Amino acid sequence: MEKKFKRTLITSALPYANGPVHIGHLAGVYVPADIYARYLRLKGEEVLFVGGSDEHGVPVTIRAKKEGCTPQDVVDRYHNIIKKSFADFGISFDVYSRTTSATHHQFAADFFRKLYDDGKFVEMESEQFYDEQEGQFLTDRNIRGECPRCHNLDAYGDQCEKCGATLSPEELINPYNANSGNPLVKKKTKHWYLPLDQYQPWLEQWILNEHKEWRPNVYGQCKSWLDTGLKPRAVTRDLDWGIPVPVEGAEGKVLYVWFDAPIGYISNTKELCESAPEKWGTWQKWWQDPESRLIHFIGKDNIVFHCIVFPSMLKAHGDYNLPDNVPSNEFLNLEGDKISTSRNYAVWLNEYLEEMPGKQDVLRYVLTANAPETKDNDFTWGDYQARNNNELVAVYGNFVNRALQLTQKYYGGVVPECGKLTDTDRATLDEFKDVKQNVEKLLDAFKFREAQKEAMNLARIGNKYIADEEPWKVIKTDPERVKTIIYISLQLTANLAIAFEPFLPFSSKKLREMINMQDFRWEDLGSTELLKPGKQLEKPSLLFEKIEDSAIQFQLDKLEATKKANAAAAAKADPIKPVISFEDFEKLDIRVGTVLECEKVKKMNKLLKFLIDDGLERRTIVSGIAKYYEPEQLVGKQVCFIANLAPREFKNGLVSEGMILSAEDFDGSLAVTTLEHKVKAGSKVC
Ligand code: B3M
Ligand code: ZN
Repeated sequence: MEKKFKRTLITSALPYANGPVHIGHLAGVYVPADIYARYLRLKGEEVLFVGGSDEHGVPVTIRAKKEGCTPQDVVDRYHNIIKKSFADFGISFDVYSRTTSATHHQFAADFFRKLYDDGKFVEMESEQFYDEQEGQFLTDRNIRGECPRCHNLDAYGDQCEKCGATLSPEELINPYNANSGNPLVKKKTKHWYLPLDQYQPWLEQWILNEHKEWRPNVYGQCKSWLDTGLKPRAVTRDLDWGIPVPVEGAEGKVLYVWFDAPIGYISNTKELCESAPEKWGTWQKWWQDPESRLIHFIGKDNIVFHCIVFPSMLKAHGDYNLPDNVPSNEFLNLEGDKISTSRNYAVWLNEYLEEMPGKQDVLRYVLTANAPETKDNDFTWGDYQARNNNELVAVYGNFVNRALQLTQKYYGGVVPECGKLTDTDRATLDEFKDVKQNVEKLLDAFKFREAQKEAMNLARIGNKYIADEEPWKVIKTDPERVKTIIYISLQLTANLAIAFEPFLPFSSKKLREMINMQDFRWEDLGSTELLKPGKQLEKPSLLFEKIEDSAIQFQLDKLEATKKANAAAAAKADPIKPVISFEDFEKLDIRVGTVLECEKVKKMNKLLKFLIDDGLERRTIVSGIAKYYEPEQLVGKQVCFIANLAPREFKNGLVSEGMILSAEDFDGSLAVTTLEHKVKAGSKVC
């Protein structure tokens, strides 16, 4: 960190309170932000780490509609679940608040009002989709219609989930209200826009010239936005969930969620500072004093908002610091597939903790070891197990356990005196000393993955040292020498507790308790005098435990079950086909026929061949239901069939004169439609 800053304000994206948080959130934003906050605190720096829930926005209203409750119910529920998950995983926020708080509503409204009064917005009328029956304008996500590319009938106003096309609602064929199904009309409405085009030259200078050190993915995305040319962005919406626009004549309008959410970083800081001013000082100190450094931790889909939109808002306001860096991660996939909240395809933190109790650090470790810092990455349970068993257990845990157990065994848990150092001892300690610098350099550059690797290298050095020196053998021939080996091993152990504290806070705490190390500072890293001779240590217990195959299989089965359920739900969700006229319907001649004969078809094992009495004559119909019925089950039954379908010839020359109606269940199985009571063959179905 450059000298010019006195303190650091760390923000982490405010998750939408429309569902629990999952490993993707943790890996992308919260673990790296927490590592950074813990690291700076450990160095004795002044740090404030802000979090909170993003409780406005359309996703919350959609969830509420789905669940038949109010948006407030939704955010109350998930805010608490999310807050608890973060606490459980040791995400060390100094404040975790919410954007429905009174402080935030007031603060965001005032922020808007100041920009409004200063003439920073452009007022524009535009035509938006409107549901006349509900008297409501609709946002993109609430509009559905036919995709112009793949003709999926229920594409969203911003995206078609079937073909992946990015859309605008105007492009949809026959747009309708996703909630009510009502058709939509265009209607004029007024909104306030932040004229980002006016900020373009300034942004180009500030980002492209002054922040070349930002991660390539962040810098690159900003550059491409700037190269395309910025356009004014509406900062208000026609919606009834959010912060009312504090301007006369703006009834029924709220601040756009992406306008109010980042202001949540400021209002949450304010809430904290006002609750304990003697500890934190004023919120202005953190946001406006040029000696305060602002760092935003986010996921890649939030880059434009944190690097372009929010800084422009702050600039327009005139008296705020701008972010010094915006470390943004790419995405984490899960077993090769995209993590999805709506499809329930994720490892949810609250469920993980129930299924893997006490294993927070294991997940933190694996997510950092595999962090999607430069490209999308994949989380697999196999990798999780391997990293736990081969690294945490076999290297870090094994070393610490050996050192502590031998101390108990040989010295009753008292740190022995250090004798004369051998060349190996010195080489080992030298190797160890460089680590502090390496880890610092990497953490300062937001390279968490490599930094953790470096910390793990410390454990490897220790593990190799004790394995090579074999104190359990030497004790028989040279007990004095063993004291030195154990002394060094214990110093390395104490160092590990410090080095891993930002990454694995729970295990570090446990380890510190075992070695009775209350005071610890980052500065001490590399010291060989952390545990003084004569110090009494506690009885050790295992730092990490092996994870068995059965626990991993359980997780894999769970994901498979989700995938199956999704496939079934997808079948269920098959959209209704476009409306047809009554005349169209009347073209179909559906009749009841009596099955006279039914038999399997040679070499075509899916098919059954029926001889049907259609009331006038007999006809042959072939149907692909052999998997579901034995032929004799169907003889004598009355079935419905389409009588005027053009005959269809099969490869083997067999001709089907019509089609028997069957219902296809969600798993693809078929059930023939039959009648409730007998009618004459040839009766019309109408
Ligand atoms: N809630 C989007 C997200 O969770 C949004 C972030 C707000 S940060 C101010 O990805
Ligand atoms: Zn499509």
